[in-house]
Order: sequence, then C-alpha cells, then structure tokens
Amino acid sequence: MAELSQIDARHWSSIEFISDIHLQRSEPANFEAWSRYLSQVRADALFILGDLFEVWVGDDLLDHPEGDFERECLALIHQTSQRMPVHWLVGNRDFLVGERALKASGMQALSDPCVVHTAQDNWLLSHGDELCVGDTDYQAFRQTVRSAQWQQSFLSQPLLQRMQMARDLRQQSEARKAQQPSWVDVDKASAEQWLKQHHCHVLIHGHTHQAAHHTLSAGLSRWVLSDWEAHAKPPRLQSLRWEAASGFATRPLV
Ligand SMILES: [Mn+2]
Repeated sequence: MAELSQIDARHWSSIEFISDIHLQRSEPANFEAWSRYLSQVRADALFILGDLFEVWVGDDLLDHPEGDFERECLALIHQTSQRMPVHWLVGNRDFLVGERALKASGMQALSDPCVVHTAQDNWLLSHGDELCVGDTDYQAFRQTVRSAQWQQSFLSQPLLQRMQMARDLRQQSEARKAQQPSWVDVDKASAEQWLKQHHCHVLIHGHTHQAAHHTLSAGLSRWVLSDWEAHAKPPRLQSLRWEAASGFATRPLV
C-alpha cells in the first residue's frame, strides 16, 4: 500500500494493540485465548499489527472446506468490529490477506508504517519486519514476495499447491533460523529515522516476539508487542493497552 494511513485518535481514551497471534488450526489453545480476548476487550479501537494468522495463502481459502478455521476467525473479528473499529496491517506471514477477507472481518487495512494522531502525541505503527535490516536474506525474500508479479504468479497456483508451498517455505525458514547464531532485531538507527521522518515519538511494532519497551535517542521510544503462545510457561498472552489518563501498559490476559 503506497499511501500513508493516518488515524485520528484525538478523541479516544483507550486503545488496544495485539500482534503475532499466529492463528492456526493446530493450536486450539491460542485460538481459544484470542477468541476470549475479542469477546471481552473494551476500547475505542483495536489495532492488530500483523501475523494474526500463521499463514494466509489467498482469500479463495474461504470457499474451501479447509478454510473453516479461517472463516471462524474472520467472523469473530467481524463481531468485534461491530463494537469498535478494528485496524490491521499485514505481517510477513499473512501479507496475502485480501479484500474479501477484510470485508468478511470488518477490519480496516492500514499502510505499514502508519501514523496515529492522539491529543498528546503521534505514534508510528508497523509490523516491524522491514526494520530488521540486518537480516539481508530476509529483506531480499521480502522484496520478492511483496512484488505484484510474485503475488500474481503465486495466487494463480491451485490452492492445495499453495498450502504445500507455504509449508515448504515455513520449513526452510525454520532451518535457516536454526543455522543463524542469533536472531535479528529492529535496527535502532532505522527506527529513529522512521520516527523522525513521520514526526512521531513512539514506535509500536511486533514481529520480533521480544516484548519490551526500549528508550531510543532524543526522547523517542518503541514498544514491542508480545507474540501469543498459550502453551509457553508462563503463557505469553498479552495486549498493549493505552489509556489517555495513564499511558501505555502491557496487559496480561491470564
Ligand atoms: Mn512477523
């Protein structure tokens, strides 16, 4: 998406952020926790910052018997979107979510990055993968799969073949990660440059799964959202909540 999304949040008093739920049929505990969260959450808006789904191989999955899990997920978001706007930007796993899935879910698509204007400050939201510039292999891969040409060619393959390709890609990525000595974090200088360029003080992102609040230079900072893992000990199930009166705080959901 070329145009920068800008959200007017000047009259909102509470906002919820989640990312990296990695919803998949084979992880029912994550789904249950997320479903409970959606039914209970109260805020002026919900932002989902990518990798909501473990993988998305194309909206035509919604016509297929195999797509019953995804249909249920989108229907739950749609219910939530009746109470509050649900904004979303794509992650590296679910960047192929298209117009049909958006319509079925009631989510409003955002550019990555996008700007939120509150009464006090401006925030920059992103999935975060584009800022992991040190992972040059991934950045090359990202450039390929985000091109219209690759996406057209991928989406023209039969659905079941795409599902197999997604599993293969996932395995390759796991194997590559196992070989790497350490994971690649968001590049500090790039994050600061993005913030300055968009006149924002706070960056909020997911992707790295390293939930934290980092202070950057010149009064800038970034919040990193947690991934969701119901089976971790202790379980990682949390949102980031902003209240006009008290600011940002992580909110454990168990
Ligand atoms: Mn990601």
